[in-house]
Amino acid sequence: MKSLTLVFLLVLLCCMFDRNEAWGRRRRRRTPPPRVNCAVSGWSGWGPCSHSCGEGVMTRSRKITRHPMHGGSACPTALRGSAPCTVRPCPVFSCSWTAWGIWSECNSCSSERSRFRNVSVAAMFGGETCVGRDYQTDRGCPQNKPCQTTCPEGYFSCADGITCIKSNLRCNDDDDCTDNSDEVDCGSKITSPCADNQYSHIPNIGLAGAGFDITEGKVAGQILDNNRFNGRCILIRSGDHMTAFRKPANIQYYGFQVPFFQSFLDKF
Ligand SMILES: [Ca+2]
Repeated sequence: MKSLTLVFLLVLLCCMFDRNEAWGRRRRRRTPPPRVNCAVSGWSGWGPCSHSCGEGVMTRSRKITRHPMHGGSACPTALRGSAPCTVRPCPVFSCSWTAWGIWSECNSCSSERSRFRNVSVAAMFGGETCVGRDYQTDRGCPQNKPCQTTCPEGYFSCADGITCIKSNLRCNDDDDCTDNSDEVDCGSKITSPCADNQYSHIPNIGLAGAGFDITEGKVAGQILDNNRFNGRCILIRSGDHMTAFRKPANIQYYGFQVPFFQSFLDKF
């Protein structure tokens, strides 16, 4: 009987011990750690304006000083702010020309002289652009000397009195003087470097020799003359139809690029 009583007491103690442990675990589960909300600093001062004149942008920032924990409120996504700013209005510059230069010497053959001017102030910030050309030509100036060319031996003097071309460019069916004077009075002596074949100029080849005015953002006058062949008949062919064009003397290489838009789906 005594032994049974002892066993009963031991079982009772074990049950009481287990209940206390389970109750403690439940108690620990019921008291979660406190939530920690995100915290951010105050906004910094505004930074400098991005533009020294006209409309710009200034920025400010703030930092996360404490990250959220245990389900606390999240941090704001906007940590940088911006606002428009204007330090001062931009000064408006309208284009202006320099004074005209002096007239060139009057050409004794063409009775022409010319003078030039430059842009002294480029138009900026919405100012007025320059109007007019940067050169003037006076046709009919007084000739002080008789029309006399100074082309060296082996060269032909064009009718403008200032252009000399190689003698072998005369009567070759190409307007090498640009006034066609080298093709006058040729009779049946015309010998073309392309024989009897006629070839076209490369389409829009003049644009390749044009200048670009960066102050006005547009194509300016002709810089290189891409219509001269210097007595040669060098051909290049387009990539799609193999059409032959004459290559100008100024151009070292010219290649046609033809985009191909047809897909395999178009064929099947
Ligand atoms: Ca010619």
